[in-house]
Amino acid sequence: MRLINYFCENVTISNYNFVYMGYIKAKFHDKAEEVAVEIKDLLKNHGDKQIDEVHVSQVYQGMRGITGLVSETSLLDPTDGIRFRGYSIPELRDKLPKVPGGSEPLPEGLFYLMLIGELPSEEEVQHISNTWGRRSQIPRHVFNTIDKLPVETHPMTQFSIGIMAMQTESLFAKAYAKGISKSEYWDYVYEDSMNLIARLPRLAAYIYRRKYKGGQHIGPDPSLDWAGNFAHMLGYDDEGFLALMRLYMTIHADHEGGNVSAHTTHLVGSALSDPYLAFAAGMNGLAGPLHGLANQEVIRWIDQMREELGGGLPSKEEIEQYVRKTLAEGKVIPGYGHAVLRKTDPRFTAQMDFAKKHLPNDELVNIVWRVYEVVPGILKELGKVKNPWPNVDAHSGSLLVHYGLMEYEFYTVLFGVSRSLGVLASLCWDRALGFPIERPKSVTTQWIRKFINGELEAYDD
Ligand code: NMX
Ligand code: MLT
Repeated sequence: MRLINYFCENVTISNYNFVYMGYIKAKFHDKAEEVAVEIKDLLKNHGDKQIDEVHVSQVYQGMRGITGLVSETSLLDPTDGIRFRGYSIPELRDKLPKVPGGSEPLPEGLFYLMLIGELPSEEEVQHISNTWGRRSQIPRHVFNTIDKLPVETHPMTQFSIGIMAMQTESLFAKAYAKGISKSEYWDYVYEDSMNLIARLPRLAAYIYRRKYKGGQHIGPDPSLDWAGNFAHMLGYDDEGFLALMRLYMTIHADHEGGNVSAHTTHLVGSALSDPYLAFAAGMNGLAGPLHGLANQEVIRWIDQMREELGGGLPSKEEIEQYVRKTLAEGKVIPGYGHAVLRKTDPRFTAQMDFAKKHLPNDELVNIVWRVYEVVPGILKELGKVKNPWPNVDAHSGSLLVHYGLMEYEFYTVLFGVSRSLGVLASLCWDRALGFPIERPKSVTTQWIRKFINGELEAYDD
């Protein structure tokens, strides 16, 4: 009812909140209030219920498998893969609004879904697109800061520094310095998050054009959606590339709360560091080769294989030899394995589906598919790899190369722009629900030894 009123000219008193705050923000506020009441009840009546138990091995092995966080935006199932508010990737590709005549979902719609918990209408998606368009201006000093860096600086480093330079714009930091009530935190975090998401494509495109295109920058096209405009500012106006960017920005957005970039953003944000500081920290985690940097590593690894084999489409036997050589050198096969997933990543499958439709004869794509036929069997043989199947990063680079975006060091920046949608929607929820500073207990090996010997009791608080 409120929605209908909002989009009409005459707004009634009952939806004063919507007008005063802005439609999306007011809707989020109402949702968060509902969930806060639910959590209060859960804690009061079930706070003592055991959800997990922790083994010594988990304490030493990256806390793998410990359920210890709440992240409302998405949930990862080891076999089915990611679900955003209950919707799988194939469902999102079907149900989320698209540009007229388009085939891929608009990431604005996914952001709405993650933030509000409901599928958006076309108008709601358009509303977010317009809002981000309006907020996308970046202060000059941010570009000046990037211009001071050696041009060869890795794009992820430039991206992180650019985000940090933008921290001057944090409304949360300013409001906190003036003195605000805890109940207002979410409001400023929401504003910062929307501004940051709006600005990231411009920042990323600036870094790309500076490093790879001689500093010839391309202005935004306000008629385009968030991902389409990003593609345009990067210098790629091919309809196929725009569709790819919409899909790419959708599928990389979130992967529940425990992955390094999401967890870091949440952790740093829990100290009430503002969204710029928290997101930059998350991006520094994404820049690691076991996390988001794996997408560049995949293409680098395949390029080296092609170089060694003299080009062309390698046979399965040749790929097998190369895989075994990589393993023998003590390296991982990039794009394969996962800490939670135990099947082929549906994000890999979505990209494979896109490629089958748009570029089935592309040589690099066919190499990626052939690698997929070879690698899982070899990783299974090792006996220690828990998930021998490909993850999102095994496919993404090959699609970008097809459309001419060859500079693989830039790929993780694309991942990072997309990841902002999930981790910043989550950060809004963190503050709206009043989550406290995150501070798990750590122990020493000496403590563990004594605990095993029965000389110490486990901490229970
Ligand atoms: N190639 C070779 N060995 C592997 C691989 C792989 N792709 N994946 C796991 N292993 C090894 C792993 O290094 C470990 O060996 P060791 O005991 O000698 O230290 C053993 O198998 C057990 O590891 P797992 O429990 O299966 O994996 P874990 O949860 O520790 O790590 C990853 C998950 C994703 C970090 C790991 O699979 C990996 O390094 N993959 C390659 C890098 C990659 O593709 N990362 C991208 C992840 C997705 N993302 O976008 O962030
Ligand atoms: C991600 O998208 O964050 C990666 O798949 C890593 C993870 O989930 O741990």
